[in-house]
Amino acid sequence: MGSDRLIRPVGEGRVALLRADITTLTVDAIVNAANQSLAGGGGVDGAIHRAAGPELMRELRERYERCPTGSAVITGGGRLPARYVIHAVGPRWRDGNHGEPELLAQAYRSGFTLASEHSCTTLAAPSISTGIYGFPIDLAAPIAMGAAAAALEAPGTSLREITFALFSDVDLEVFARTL
Ligand code: AR6
Repeated sequence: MGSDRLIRPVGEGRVALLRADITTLTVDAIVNAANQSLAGGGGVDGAIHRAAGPELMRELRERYERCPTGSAVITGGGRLPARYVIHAVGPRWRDGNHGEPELLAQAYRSGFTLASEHSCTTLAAPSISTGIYGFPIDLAAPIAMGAAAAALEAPGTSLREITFALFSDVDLEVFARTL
């Protein structure tokens, strides 16, 4: 990973911010911004499936039927450098009055919990829901980083480093302000 990361220590670990294509990162697990039917799609989901190869979809089909908003499932990483992909489903933004913030926090929490259950130390996540699902990123950033900090502080967690892989300079700036 690059040396231009922004880092904040939390508990025994740290939260890092990096402008990167998440599919290139060598970490124990990457988080995917998936949909409830685990059917693949555009955005980071499409990029992850393309980079991982067909094994990812095969494993999803074999092991899971669907994944409700706010929850997550795990597969191997296929051809990715990451060992696992954690497919987390964030909410589609409506108007903010349909539980979107709590559902977004739940999606991150579910993903981080799965990572720890699989003894992951390093994990990278995209900014879930802030692309095709339209969640305003200035509202999403504190939720994402709050969930990451809580996961790193959870007693007994295996997690030591959570990197947010932001896809644009603007997204990185918004997260950096919150950091
Ligand atoms: N690495 C890191 N971040 C990325 C990458 C990448 N390679 N590609 C895009 N992003 P989105 P959502 C950023 O739309 O809003 C799919 O069709 C992107 O700039 O990928 O949760 C799924 O199947 C944005 O900041 O996910 C679902 O149907 C962030 O990732 C739906 O989209 C998330 O944008 C989920 O929508």
